[in-house]
Formats: sequence, structure tokens, C-alpha cells
Amino acid sequence: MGEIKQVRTACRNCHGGCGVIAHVQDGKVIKVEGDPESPISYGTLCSKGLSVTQMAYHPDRVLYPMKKVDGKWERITWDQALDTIAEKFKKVIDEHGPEYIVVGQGTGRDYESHLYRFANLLGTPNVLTAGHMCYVSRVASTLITCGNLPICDYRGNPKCIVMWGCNPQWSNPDEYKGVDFWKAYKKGAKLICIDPRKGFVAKKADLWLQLRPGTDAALALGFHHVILEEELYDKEFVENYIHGWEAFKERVREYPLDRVQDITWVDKGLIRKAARMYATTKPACIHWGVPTEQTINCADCTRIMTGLMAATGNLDAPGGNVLYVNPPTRTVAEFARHRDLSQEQRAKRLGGDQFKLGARVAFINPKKAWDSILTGEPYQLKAGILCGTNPVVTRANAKEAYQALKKLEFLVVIDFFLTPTAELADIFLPAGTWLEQNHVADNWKRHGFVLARQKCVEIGEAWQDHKIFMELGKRMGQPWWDTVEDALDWLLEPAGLTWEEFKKKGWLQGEMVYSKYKERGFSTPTGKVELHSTVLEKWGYDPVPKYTEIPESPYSKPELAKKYPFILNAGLRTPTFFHSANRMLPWLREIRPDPIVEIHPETAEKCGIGEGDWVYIESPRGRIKERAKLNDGIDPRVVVAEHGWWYPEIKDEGHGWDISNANILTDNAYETLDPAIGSTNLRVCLCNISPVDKGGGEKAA
Ligand SMILES: Nc1nc2c(c(=O)[nH]1)N[C@H]1C(S)=C(S)[C@@H](COP(=O)(O)OP(=O)(O)OC[C@H]3O[C@@H](n4cnc5c(=O)[nH]c(N)nc54)[C@H](O)[C@@H]3O)O[C@H]1N2
Ligand SMILES: Nc1nc2c(c(=O)[nH]1)N[C@H]1C(S)=C(S)[C@@H](COP(=O)(O)OP(=O)(O)OC[C@H]3O[C@@H](n4cnc5c(=O)[nH]c(N)nc54)[C@H](O)[C@@H]3O)O[C@H]1N2
Ligand code: SF4
Ligand SMILES: [Mo]
Repeated sequence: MGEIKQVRTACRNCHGGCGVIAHVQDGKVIKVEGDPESPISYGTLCSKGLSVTQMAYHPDRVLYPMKKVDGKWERITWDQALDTIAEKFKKVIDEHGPEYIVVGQGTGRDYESHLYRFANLLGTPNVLTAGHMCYVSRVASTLITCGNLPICDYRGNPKCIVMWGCNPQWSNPDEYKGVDFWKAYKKGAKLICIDPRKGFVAKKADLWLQLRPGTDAALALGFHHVILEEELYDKEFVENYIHGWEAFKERVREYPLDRVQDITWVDKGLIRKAARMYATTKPACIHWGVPTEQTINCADCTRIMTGLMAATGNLDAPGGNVLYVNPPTRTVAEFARHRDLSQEQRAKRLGGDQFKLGARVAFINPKKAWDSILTGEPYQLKAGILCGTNPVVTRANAKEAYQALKKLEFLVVIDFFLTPTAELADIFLPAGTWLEQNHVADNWKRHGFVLARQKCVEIGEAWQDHKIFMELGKRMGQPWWDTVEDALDWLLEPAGLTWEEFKKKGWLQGEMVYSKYKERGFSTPTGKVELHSTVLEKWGYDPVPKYTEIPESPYSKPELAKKYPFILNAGLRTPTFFHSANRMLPWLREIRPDPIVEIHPETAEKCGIGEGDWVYIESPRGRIKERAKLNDGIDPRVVVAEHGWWYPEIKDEGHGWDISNANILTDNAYETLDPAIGSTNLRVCLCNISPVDKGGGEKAA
């Protein structure tokens, strides 16, 4: 046995960022542990990060490129794979145009810079991401409101934390790790939790507001109502730095607490108490999560909540919600060369003139892609390349996603495993895990850090995604660098570092400057926080944010609610899984072997369901089954179901994609989408539940 070498790197089993020491022996990573010197994770790692060795060395992992021949996968070389793809893409471009190729990814995985560069240089505006309903939707909405995404300044010692639909101890999302929240909480900050489910944070909270899922925008307007009525706002900030305060006040007057209580199910006395606590305890921060984005209210909800930060004087204030300054590296946008996509090509973006805020941040809504493929309107996509995404399991109305991807003439999928989506491809390309890549990590985030993710090993013929786009791009005649590391040198150039030098440093942090607006205003057209949005007004949307009733709820669809009497809250994260990933990893699957649906004990009894029973969950779109877990910490009218389930152990082509997949139940109809950004209601719809049969016990698959 050879010597054990320790390599310092950064995890990316979720959105990434935790510092890792990887132990490498004889060209193999034998274990990973937390890096105590990491400024992000301070030595901690979660179960997913710790299981990376089981992922990287999994027997089902595909370690070479493959091609589908007569319905069967055959091994090919990288040259054969890339030549085939390039040839097909060139043919599509010659015969139809680059917009007939869709380029897609899932959640943020640190290669958007390369994926977007490939798409922009190809000339296609049709990039499919998760951004319409996750994170980028928040970025886009705050860009037009206050110029950047405001993040909780946990290091600045908030005295009050509002945990608004986020569960960071389990999800560690985007810029946040649960550990920073925990440290601030332990210092004695007051805690308000806004969540339909009594989870870890709700149990710790001073105030817990158990709202009806999807009604956050109304609740936030209720907070504003109290703040206005009791004059708890920061008069100096409002006067000098808010655009449209009068118009916004008019809107807020439409939401007296009685109305807000009716909409949200939260007691009006509790709303008043929470709004007072938030507005009078300084500094205070709002830590928002993705459920606030996954409804028809996505952009408006984000804007109303940004309004709370601004009106209370907590925006860009120490311990409030701050606009971090990133280290001086080249940005994702610069690398991606968004400016190179011509106006002519931009105008061809599917749904571009419908979801104008989405178009501003360069993505399309998935429904637009599926419609294009299935109906040929306004034109029919001919080819696609999807990297690190499993839309058959993770996008609303999964049956439609499945049909569309099955019908697409030519599909390339880049992943580690043959997922239900990958099985629909013509070419499969094997990606390297984060143990197999060199990258300036976290460059897409807005928390003021970049981190060195160092290659520890190479496994099989897998390539890191960055190299795949680079080599395919070169075959399409695009300008790229010779090596992945050359590109990183260019990214780091403004910081005065090469990749080799940065690797030794480990990370860079931007200098924190508070209240930047006092010098240069906010980066919006008026230079102020726009609660009356000049941008949305120009595009023809309501410039002042409001609450729109959830399109499929007991209030908007009372007739439908007779057949489907419960509100489905779909997509609670679990600590071990990452959306549709990790079901094949023994350490993690052992912790949670089956998909779980949480049901209130009273509701379960009424429906004849016992603890551990398999339960049918049915919506107007279809039916799935998950296993009952009784929970009196949810409302009896609400059912909480896990998303992301398929069964890698089922070895046929579908891998059980339709057995327990919560997105069989969710809807993507146009009238249910956010009108500006195109967000889907992945979180809330109507459903019914019934026992599969008494006795439970057996596996779903
Ligand atoms: N009902 C419901 N649906 C949801 C949600 C919800 O709350 N409710 N949440 C939504 C949200 S917020 C998001 S962001 C989406 C996520 O949607 P996706 O990003 O599509 O979901 P994942 O399952 O994380 O990723 C799919 C694949 O990426 C592969 N992968 C992981 N890392 C890499 C890598 O580095 N390179 C490559 N090439 N492949 C990699 C994994 O093996 C996995 O098969 O899901 C959404 N779906
Ligand atoms: N382990 C793990 N970590 C993940 C992921 C994963 O799949 N697994 N996914 C990653 C991704 S892409 C994302 S976007 C993030 C998301 O991470 P979070 O934003 O933390 O999202 P969730 O855990 O889905 O939900 C957070 C909390 O919101 C509550 N909630 C549900 N519906 C509503 C609602 O309508 N309003 C309010 N106020 N609260 C609601 C839930 O009960 C839960 O306690 O997590 C990331 N991290
Ligand atoms: S929280 Fe994310 S980055 Fe940290 S160890 Fe877990 S998977 Fe890795
Ligand atoms: Mo997400």
C-alpha cells in the first residue's frame, strides 16, 4: 500500500462549499473529512459529502462515453462521442439554426460559466435550467429591486433572524450553511420561523407562524401592514432610498390583517407580534428559502420581502441582509460571454416575450421546451444536451417532460449514472465528480468567497464537465483555452493569481463594505430600492407587488377540492438525498429506504392510513405512492411529500420513474406560472390520499 496523501479541496455534493481534506492512496480517494480551516464549514461535513467515495466508486457509475444502438447502450471513445455530437449539432444549425438546440442543466453546480459559454457561442438562446423556480428567480427579482441578492450577514451578529421557508440544517442551500445560522442563534438572536411544518427551526423559534403553503407573499404584505400602521419603518431610509413608497403603501392597505389571516391561516395577533419583533429588533435578517419562489407569486414575493429588509433599514446594514462584495475574479457572466449572443438570436428565445424577467437572466421555462418538441410551436427543437439534471423526476408535470424528451430527435446527457432522463438519450457522456475536477468554486454565489476545488484523482474515462463543454466547443469552432487550468488562470487574472497559486491559498474573500448605497445608490434604474418597479412597468407588468391566490387551492378551485381535499406540499429536502440523486448510495439509502409522505394523525385516521403504510397520493395529473409517516407538526389539511424518487435498483429503462415521483402530481400549465419569471408551482397543488392496501410492509418497487 502506498503513502496516504492529503489533498485540500471543496465539496460539491450539494450546492457545495464545505472544506474537505481528501485522503488519497494509490490513486484512490479512501476517505474524506472536514477541513477545520475552512471559512465556510469550519471542519463540518454532512452525510452527503461524507458519502462521496460511495458515489465516485459506485459499481453502477458509467465511466466511459456510450451510444445507443438499437435501443442498447454501447461503449464508444471520447473522439467518437464528441464527433457524433458536433456533426449532429452542425447539421441542425445548417438546416434550421442554432436555436433548434436546447442546452440544459439543473441546479447550480459550478459549471454554468462553461455551459452558458458553450450555448452563447453556439448561438442558442434556449438554455433550460432550474433557475425559473430556484435561486436565479430570486437573483433576477432582487436585481431589479435593489441591484443584488441580499444575504443574511450572520458574521455581523443579527439580533433577530427570520427563517422564512428555509431549513438550512438539512439543505445548506446556495450561499448558506446551517452552521452559520446556528452560531448566530447560539449567540442569543431572537428567532421567527415561517413554515407550514414544525421542523427543527420551528421547534427552536420564539415565534412560529404555521402558514398555508404558498401564501408567503400575503404574509409578507401583512408584516408591511403592521410596520406601516405602527410606523415602525426607518423613515430616513424610506425617504431617501425607496422608489414608489406611496404606491406600495396603497397596495399594502389592501391587506389588512383580517384578510391576511384568512389567506394564510396565521392568527393575526401572531402576525402582529412577529412583524413588531422583526421591525424593532436591530439588526435583523431574513433568511429565505426556495418554497417562497416555487409558486405563481415568485417574483412578487421576493420583491415584497426585499421591501421588508429595506423599509426596516436592514438592507446592507451589519447583521442585516447584505450585498456582499465578491473577490476580484472574472464573473460567470464574463466567462459565459452573454454579450456575444446576438439580438437576433435573443429574439428567438422560446417564451422570451412571455416571461420577460426570465429572458433577462437568460433561461427558458421547461414547459416552453416541452411544447416546442411536442407541438412544433413556435418551432420544433431538434437536439439537446443536458448536463447534471434529471427533468423526468425534477420538473413539474413529469409525464409531459418524459414524453417530450423521449420525442426529441437527438439527446445528449452528461451524468454519473444512467438516470431515467439519461436512458432517453442517444449519447451518454460520463462526468467527473468533484473529486475529479479543478475549479474556482463558488464563483456563481454571492457570499463573497471563491474556493479552490482541486482534482484528487481521475476515475475511468470520466471528464469534468468543464472539459466536456470546452472540447465540444472547440469541435464546434468556438474559442476556448487549451486546458481547463488555462481557463482558470484567466478567471483568476484580476486577482493577480494563477490557478497554481490559488490552489495553494485555498480561498479568497472579498472585502466587506456595508451601506454602499450611501456612496453610489442601488444598482437599479432609479438608484433606489424599487418597490414600484420601473423595469416591470416598462415591460407591461404590474409594477407594484401583490398576492395572487395559488391557482390550484381550496379557494381558487373549490369544486376540484371536493375530489382532492388536501393541499400537497411537495419537495421537503431530506438530509441524505439531493433531489433525485443518491438513492443508489448504500450509506444514505439505509437511513431513508423509502419515500415518505407526512400526514397529520387525525387525517390519517380519517383516511384509514396507519404509520408506515404505503399511500396513494393522487392529483388531477396522476397518482404515485409513498410511505406514511404521521406528523402532528403539520396542518391536518396539508400533506407533505418527498420529491426526487426513482428506483436505481429497478434495472429496466424507466427505473421506476413514475412510481413515487412527486412531479407526476404537480402542474406546469401556463396559467399557473409566475407571469414575469415563469416559476412553476412545484410546491403546492391539490391532492387526495388513500391506503394502497392494509398491512404496508412491502417495497414500492
Ligand atoms: N416537486 C418538487 N420538485 C422539485 C423541487 C421541489 O421542491 N418540489 N425542487 C426543485 C429545485 S429547487 C431544483 S433546483 C430542481 C433540481 O433539479 P435537477 O438539478 O434536475 O436535480 P438533481 O436530481 O439534483 O440532478 C440530476 C442529476 O445531476 C447529476 N449530477 C450531480 N452532480 C453532477 C455533476 O457535477 N456533473 C454532472 N454532469 N452531473 C451531476 C446527478 O447524478 C443527477 O442524476 O428540482 C426541482 N424539483
Ligand atoms: N439535502 C438536500 N439539500 C439540498 C437539496 C436537496 O434536495 N437535498 N436541494 C438544494 C436546492 S436546489 C435548494 S433550492 C435548496 C432549498 O432549501 P430550502 O430553501 O431549505 O428548501 P426546503 O428544505 O425544501 O424547504 C424549507 C422549509 O420551507 C418549508 N416550506 C414548505 N412550503 C413552504 C411555503 O409555502 N412557505 C414557507 N414559508 N415555507 C414552506 C418546509 O417545510 C421547510 O421546512 O436546498 C438545497 N439543498
Ligand atoms: S453541506 Fe453540501 S458542501 Fe457541505 S458536506 Fe454536505 S454536500 Fe458537501
Ligand atoms: Mo433548487
